[in-house]
Amino acid sequence: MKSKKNILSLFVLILCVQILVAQNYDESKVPPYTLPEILQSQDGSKVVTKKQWEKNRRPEILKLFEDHEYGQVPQDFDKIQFAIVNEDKSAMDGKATLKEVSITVYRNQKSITINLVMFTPNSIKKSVPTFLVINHRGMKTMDVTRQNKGGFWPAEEVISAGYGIAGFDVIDVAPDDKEKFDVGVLQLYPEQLEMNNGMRALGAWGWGASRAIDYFEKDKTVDAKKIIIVGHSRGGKASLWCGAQDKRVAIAISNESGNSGAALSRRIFGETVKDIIRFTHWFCPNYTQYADNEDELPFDQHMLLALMAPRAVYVSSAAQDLWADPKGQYLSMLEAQDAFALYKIETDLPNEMPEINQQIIRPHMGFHNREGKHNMTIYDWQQFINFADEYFAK
Ligand code: GTR
Repeated sequence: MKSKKNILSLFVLILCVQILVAQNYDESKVPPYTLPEILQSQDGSKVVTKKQWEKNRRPEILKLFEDHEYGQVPQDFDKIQFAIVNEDKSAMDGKATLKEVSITVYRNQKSITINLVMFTPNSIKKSVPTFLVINHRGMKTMDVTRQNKGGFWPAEEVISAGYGIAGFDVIDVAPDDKEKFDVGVLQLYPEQLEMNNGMRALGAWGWGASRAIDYFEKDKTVDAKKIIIVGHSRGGKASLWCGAQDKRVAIAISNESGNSGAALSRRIFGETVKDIIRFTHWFCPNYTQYADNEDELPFDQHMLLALMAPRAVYVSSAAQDLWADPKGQYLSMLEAQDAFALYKIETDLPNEMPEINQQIIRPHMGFHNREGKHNMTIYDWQQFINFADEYFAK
């Protein structure tokens, strides 16, 4: 038994070493590439007004991402019900109100329930802007008793800053598992599983976030026009895809989402499409054809960021997280500016990626590259709060 385990560990180790050796982490080896133009429609016409953008180009780009990468996100259902299953008005020593809300969605005689956790500050009498985390690290990171605190979901700090904080575990909508991802919202939309551009886990997680926003629209303590959606890594990919579709999202924050998130795929730096499609349950089946074939993608990830215009997008990286390509994420931001320019928003990002730990806050766009490794930390959250403070004060 033990020797079997040892052989398995050795095998995993060899695989990891192989991946590390095969990966490009050398700027000089980034191949020359040409990005698809944000402001040129597929029929070749130039997009010069926001009207053209909103009417033609934006829907076109959305559809390309849907068909080739993330799959559809169906929004029809028969009924949605909200139940507050627990409320504590004196949480955090009286500083906050805790609500645990079950959100049940019905379609074709089937239903699923999302368990939303949220805290809102008691010191503020009007509705508050609220951070909503698409959480793939489990309920334990959102402990309602606040015995276990952590930087991934730092509720106390967010409450002190005058914001609400909410989150749900992705397991409620689509377990992060190749075999079991369809035991969730895909039971409501089984036809999606048959489609090559059908919904998969990343889309399902964003769908869950949209249902939480449905709830926020009914809760007077939340300012539903100021929802800040946050995701780390795989959650960050889902956060960007959700923000692209659901225009109720005011700010989409991607923390170290990397490949198939904020980073440009054509740079072939760190993780590539070929690497990421090992998560077969995250993307629609059509995406696999772009493994080792990034130049054929009808978009690149800068166009996903562009879909947030004229709302706001924030991208954060970590300097040691080269797998997620911090520079590729910044270049993506630079390229996305064209869409904001249509709305006369002067994003004016510096051409060079900022120094480590130097936050860039511009109208509707922000970025930082924290020192350290792949994670979402209190430092990252402080930057998110700075950005939201400035954005909403506008
Ligand atoms: C990695 C994956 C990344 C990122 C990460 C995470 O294994 O390659 O793209 O999503 O998981 O979510 O932590």
